[in-house]
This record gives sequence, structure tokens and C-alpha cells, in this order.
Amino acid sequence: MDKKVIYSAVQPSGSLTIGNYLGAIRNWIGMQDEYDCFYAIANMHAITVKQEPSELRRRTLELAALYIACGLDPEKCALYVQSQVPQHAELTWALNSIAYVGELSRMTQFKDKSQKHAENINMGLMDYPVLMAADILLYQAQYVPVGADQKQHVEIARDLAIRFNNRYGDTFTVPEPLILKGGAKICSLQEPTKKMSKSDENPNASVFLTDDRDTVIRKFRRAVTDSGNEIVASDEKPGVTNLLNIYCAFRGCTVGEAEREFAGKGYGDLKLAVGETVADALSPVQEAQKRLLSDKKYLGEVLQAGADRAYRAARRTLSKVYRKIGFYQGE
Ligand code: AQP
Repeated sequence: MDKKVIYSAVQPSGSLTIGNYLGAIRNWIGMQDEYDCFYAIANMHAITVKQEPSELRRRTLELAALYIACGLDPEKCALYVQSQVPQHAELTWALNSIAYVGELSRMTQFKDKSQKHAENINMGLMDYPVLMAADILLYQAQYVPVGADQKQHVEIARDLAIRFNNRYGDTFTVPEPLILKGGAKICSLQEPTKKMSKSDENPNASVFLTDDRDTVIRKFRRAVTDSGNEIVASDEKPGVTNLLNIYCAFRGCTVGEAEREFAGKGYGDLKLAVGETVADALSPVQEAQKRLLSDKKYLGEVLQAGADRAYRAARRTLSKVYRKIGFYQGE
């Protein structure tokens, strides 16, 4: 029997945070054997916000190395760069004709990013969810492992798949988001009600996968905590709750277990323990990424093989779509 398909991606729009790792990449690793996995480097999404071209190119390769360093096996899954598979853009255009401006303008990310980049509210920013729908639907993906912030976009992908299927007949698998607990929403260390983000202007708000040990520990030491001194997770204590979530996600323990471990201890003890835990976990990933980046030829081969594999799958779906919508494809 054919394996079910998984699709997910991360944008090379900055250094990755532990939020990207815990919300997305880490969850992908355990899926490699059971599913047919397509993991992209979403550089077409990244240009919806201004990027320095040389940095975008450099970050693309760094992200490929990071995927492998985190444990993705290029023999098992397709690791590729989105712009190397032209069907992503082609399917986006076809889907644009059934996507409504009203639904796209209501997307939370569009509203947030329009506010953040008021000088550059471009069509790509608004069309981001349609490109993401094309990414997912091209591979007939059943599941899309993402952080909680991307749930709304997977829902649009579902709506577009259903709308297309109703209008033209069964064509797309209707995807489902896969949001795993414990890491689904990692929050900023400085404003713990807000999600941790690659592009946060405050360098102390986000912990990057490339941060060295001292930086990681310093950032956690400076993390904003709450009033009181008890170490328990609750809505009234977003700072402490976030630290406990991060601790548990890296340690593989439950929040209850962590609360018992820190009973009677102070916020300073928690911050140090989380900092050390995260630094310990990041150090082997950083070493592996560095090793991989010293062999650009190998990375190039991996990405080409991934793009070839993705291209074959994407071409099948696009040709079906073109047939359904009545695009001439030759005699
Ligand atoms: N804080 C987070 N907690 C849990 N998951 C998160 N993700 C992002 N931030 C968190 C998940 O990471 C995946 C890739 O994200 P992306 O690169 O597509 O961009 P994003 O969601 O817009 O992430 P950022 O860090 O906020 O990037 P910028 O600053 O460039 O916009 C997704 O699965 C996402 O859910």
C-alpha cells in the first residue's frame, strides 16, 4: 500500500528559532519512516518580506544543512528548495482563480505582517496562503506538521482543495494540520504572550539554533517572568509557563513532572536549568551543521535529488489540474 504523504516547510527568512525547531522540524524527524515526506525550504514565501539576495542564498544552504543536522535523512525524504520546483508557482496561479480576496485579507498573518511591514504590503504577502496551499496540494499531502500559528493557513488549503474538487471533480487530497502538543507555540522570552519569531527586533526575545552556549544561557537568564515565586504553569503566568514548556519539550517530560522537579526552587533556578538544557541540545546540531556546510557539493547533490523527486510528484498533480480546468497540453 502507498504511504501517506507529509508536506511541510520553513522559510529561510532569518536564523531559525527554537520555536521553528520545536513547532515544526523536530516533529518531522519521527515521520520519515512511516510517511512519504516532502520537506521544502520555502524561499518563495520568504521574498514576501524584503530579503537581501546574498543572505537569502546563504540562508537557503544553511537551512538545508540544518535539516540534515537535526536528523532528516535525505535518503528517506525529499529535501528541496521550493523555487527549484516550478509547479509551486504554476499551481498557485490556478488556485488564485478560486481564492477570494475577502478570505485572504482576513488571515491573521497577513494582518500582522501588513502592520509590521507597512511600507511593503505586496500581493505576495496576501497570496502567501495560496502559495502554501499549492505547496501542500501538489504532493497530495494528507498531513501538514506545523506550529499552531500556521493552522489557519492549512485550513485555507483545505477550503481550496474542497472548492476545487467540487467544481472540477475529485483532484486533491484534503490535508489536515498536524499540531503536536508541547512545542506548538513557543513564546517570546521578552513578551511571553506573543509567539517567538525569527524576525523579532529584540535579540533577547528569540533563541536561535545558532546561538552559542553563553548566549543561550544569558537569554534565558534575562527572560521575563511573572509576579509571585511559585513555578507552576497557568494562564496568569505566561512567562513561567513558556519556560516550563521549553524545558519539557527538550527534556521529554510532562509539565507536571517539571513542576514537581522545581517545587520550592526559585525563578533563577528554572531559568538556568532551561538555558543549560537548551544549550546542551543545540550543541551537537550546531556541530553537525558546520560539518555539512563545509561540503557544499554534497548539499547541492542532496537538494538536486530532492528537487527531482518533488518535481516528478508535482508534475503528476499539475498535469491533472491542467486537464480538469481545460488548459491545452498538446495533442
Ligand atoms: N514560536 C513558534 N512556536 C511553534 N512553532 C513555530 N513556528 C514558527 N514559530 C513558532 C513554526 O515553524 C514553521 C516554519 O515557520 P516559517 O518559517 O514558515 O515562518 P513563521 O511561521 O512565520 O515563523 P517565524 O519564525 O515567525 O518567521 P518570520 O519571523 O520570518 O515570520 C511553521 O510550521 C511554524 O508554525
